[in-house]
Amino acid sequence: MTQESAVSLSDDVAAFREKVLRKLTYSVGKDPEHASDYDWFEAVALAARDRIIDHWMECTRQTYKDGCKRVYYLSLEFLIGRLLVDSLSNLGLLEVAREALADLDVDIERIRLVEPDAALGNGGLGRLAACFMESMATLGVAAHGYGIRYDHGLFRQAIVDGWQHEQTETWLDFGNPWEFERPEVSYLIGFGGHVTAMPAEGGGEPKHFWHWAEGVRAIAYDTPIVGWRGASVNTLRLWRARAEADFHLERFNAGDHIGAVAEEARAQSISRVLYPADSTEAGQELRLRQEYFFVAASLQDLLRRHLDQRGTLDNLPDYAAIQLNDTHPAIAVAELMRLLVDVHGLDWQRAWRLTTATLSYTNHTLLPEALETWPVGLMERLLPRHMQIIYLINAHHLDCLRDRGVHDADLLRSVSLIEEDHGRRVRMGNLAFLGSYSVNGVSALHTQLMRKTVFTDLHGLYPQRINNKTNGITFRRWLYQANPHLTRLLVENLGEALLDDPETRLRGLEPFAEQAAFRQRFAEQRLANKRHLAALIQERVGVSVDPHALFDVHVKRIHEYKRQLLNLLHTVALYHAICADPGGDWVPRVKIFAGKAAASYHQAKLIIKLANDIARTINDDPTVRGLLKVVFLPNYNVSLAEDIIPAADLSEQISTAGLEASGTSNMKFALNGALTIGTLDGANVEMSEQIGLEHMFIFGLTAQQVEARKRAGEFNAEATIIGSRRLSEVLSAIRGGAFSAEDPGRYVGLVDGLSWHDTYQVCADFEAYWQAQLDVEARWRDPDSWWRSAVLNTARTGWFSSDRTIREYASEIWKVM
Ligand code: 26Q
Repeated sequence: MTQESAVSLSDDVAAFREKVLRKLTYSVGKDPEHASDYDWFEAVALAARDRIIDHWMECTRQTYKDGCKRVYYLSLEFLIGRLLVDSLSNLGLLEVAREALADLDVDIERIRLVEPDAALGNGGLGRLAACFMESMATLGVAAHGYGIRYDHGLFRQAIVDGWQHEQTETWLDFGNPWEFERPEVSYLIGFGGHVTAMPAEGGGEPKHFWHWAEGVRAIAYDTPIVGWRGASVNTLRLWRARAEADFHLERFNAGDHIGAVAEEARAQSISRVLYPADSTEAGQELRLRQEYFFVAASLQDLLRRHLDQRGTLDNLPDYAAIQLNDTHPAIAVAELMRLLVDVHGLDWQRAWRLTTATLSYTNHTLLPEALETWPVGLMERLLPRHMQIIYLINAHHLDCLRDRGVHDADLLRSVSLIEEDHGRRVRMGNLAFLGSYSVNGVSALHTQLMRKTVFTDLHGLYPQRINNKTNGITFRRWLYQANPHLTRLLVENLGEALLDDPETRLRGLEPFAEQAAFRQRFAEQRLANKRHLAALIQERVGVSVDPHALFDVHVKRIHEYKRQLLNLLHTVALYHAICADPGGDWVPRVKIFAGKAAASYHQAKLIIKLANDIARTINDDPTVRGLLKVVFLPNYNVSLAEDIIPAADLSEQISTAGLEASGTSNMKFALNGALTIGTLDGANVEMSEQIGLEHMFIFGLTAQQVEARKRAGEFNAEATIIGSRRLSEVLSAIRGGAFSAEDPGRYVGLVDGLSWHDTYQVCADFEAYWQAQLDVEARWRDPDSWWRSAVLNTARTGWFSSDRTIREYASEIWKVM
């Protein structure tokens, strides 16, 4: 450090220290003697926030002045996690804050931990939205995120006696220093009621009036999102629901206190809680109310902004690009049409042209049970005008096809917005597709499968519409913040410039893979992270693990298609093998699992119980002498991921091929130098192209093979089981109660289900997986080879930066770059 920069750093430290003290005194209302960790957190957050506000206002002014096109990212989920280190680090204030606090005898590491996670999302889709917000701020894309400010984010998972229990998550209990309430930014959102039509003067389209029965107020809460080096600051605007004040007051004054309070409660319930991703319980009325509530508020808000600046809606697509994060905001198609036609008086044709030039849609799943549909009856009751509009869109769409000479009844049925077979339902995927000019998948394979499966007929009609945008992750959070040890090592060897351009500069690491000394240091930073994780495991679940063992990590939502069960079968097989030859030369391994199951997804919850039963049995068995340990860490969330991922040696990405749209933790692990054991699914395919198959452990059926087996009806696994002694032994042990002596029948259904109908090809892939795991062990025994591959994984993962992804969206979809 030069003398000059040392002086300016110490000035900065002194200034920041004073600022924090002022915040502590005058905003938090505490003196340093009596301040709790949380008080300090709040004071630092407020001090950082002041810095952000300067940039924020500057950016807002600038965007307004430039009058450039804006991006609106509509998502029911933003899985943000903690923001303190994120903000400080992006502002370049992390070291300043660390020293300033040290001067005050406060450890920044300790206060970092008291910030609650903003868990406003379920998993990949929500975290992707958060990474995108950060990348857009970094790249200077003028963007607004729109979503819901849930009182309660994703439930907290407690493990009691091995079973998952859901507890209410209360991130707002002590307030939220990052947000700004904007009571003046508020819109009235209608529900229910009926529609009347008035003939237009002089013929033409009749005018429609929606007389809604219930009004709910949406109030804006803004959180600034800072880009790397404070490049720019965008806004995440989340809506909170309140009862309509006048309505409320009227009833109150009329003496109907109970009614008024009930009204308030009903309105507020809309922003009460995030729905857990759940394939079984979709279609609930409250969910549809949430979807419409935030879409309606967001569209009104952005149309108002546009009209303020441009005075006309004719050029909306030139100044606004609205991205729909999955079908959750797909009602935007009908709502935008309603606003343009009913409220702003545009004719239908023009409104449709504007709508389909403004909206674009990202699909995140091919699982048929996860594609949203809503009963027509519910839609008619809750959103009667929207249902009419959907019928109209459908009529135009089908007429237009008939005009083009399409008369095939099956084809028309498949591309219709209405599903007629299982009670009449609105297909939100088809609505989003038709209402958008771009429809994208999230990995090359997934996009290909969209064209070939769910959207095959629509794709045939609109062959230009589907495109691919492979997901990415922000390296600021998933490398710089989560893994300071590795980041320091990289900066020492590749220079500071790496931090500004990791996408290209990480490649510079490749030659280092050949240097023994560098590999050694690479392994050392990993070991430090593993020690940290080992301490966390000891503290959270009371299991002691050896940091020198291979850390084999499987963390993500619990779902059958993600095949945690396959990993558990391998765990038991390994256990059996060790028991059969306890003196053998085994690779010591720690199997680490974490993840939440949707509350009503019984099979997933049973898999969690099985993991815990297996863990208990193996960890207590003296025969394995700690050669194998199994850990299920409760309450997986963003912060826990930041502790786990940098400590992983092996990353489990073993979904049934064709079912994981992309995966993003696969990228986080590889960036941090873990080796992947995985199927050719989602973004694993592109990872293997970047990294090289020889530096991963790829196994199992391909998507094509899975598809062929499905077509042939090959689900029965009895023959496979009989053919594999190892698998048979594992299954009969589990089935017979070897891990559940207190309830020996607990897993009979699970195991029998696997053999009769192995929907996710767990048995079919078992032997291949076992072999791949043997390859893992062989590699681990050869440290030069292992760490060489580890370094190359980091070196070759630059392409998976969400900056790259956002540049692709910006230039190819949004046309803002
Ligand atoms: C739907 C209806 C009612 C209630 C909840 C839902 C719901 C909520 C969340 C359905 C799905 C989700 C989340 C899906 C998700 O996270 N998908 C993941 O998206 C990632 C980002 O693209 C991909 O990497 C993963 O492959 C994909 O599974």
